[in-house]
Amino acid sequence: MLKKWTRAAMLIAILFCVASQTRLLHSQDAPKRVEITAKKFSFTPGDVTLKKGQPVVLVLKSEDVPHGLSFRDFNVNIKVGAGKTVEAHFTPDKTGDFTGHCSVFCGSGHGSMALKLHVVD
Ligand SMILES: [Cu+2]
Repeated sequence: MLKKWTRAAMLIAILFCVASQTRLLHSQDAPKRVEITAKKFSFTPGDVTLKKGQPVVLVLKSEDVPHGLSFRDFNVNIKVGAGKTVEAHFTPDKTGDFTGHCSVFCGSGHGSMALKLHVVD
């Protein structure tokens, strides 16, 4: 009787190990989610670091008026409506420091609405 329980407990322990390892593998495969909030006249966070070659999902949320976010170096231009959230997939293919700009005119501070992007190896 006791042996049976021990075996069952071991089996459960093994299953847990396998399950957690599978989850770990999956989280490595899944694109990294980067949430960015746009609000007159800044992005939060204003600084983002990504890994070259790692797929990311940019989740851009506007807290007020329509905004955009464009990275000319990566051919990325996302536009988001007032109060909306949009997702865009992209994979940085070069390292360096880049600047993203708001691509939808949103008022007097629009020109200075920028986000720093660092791509590392
Ligand atoms: Cu703008």
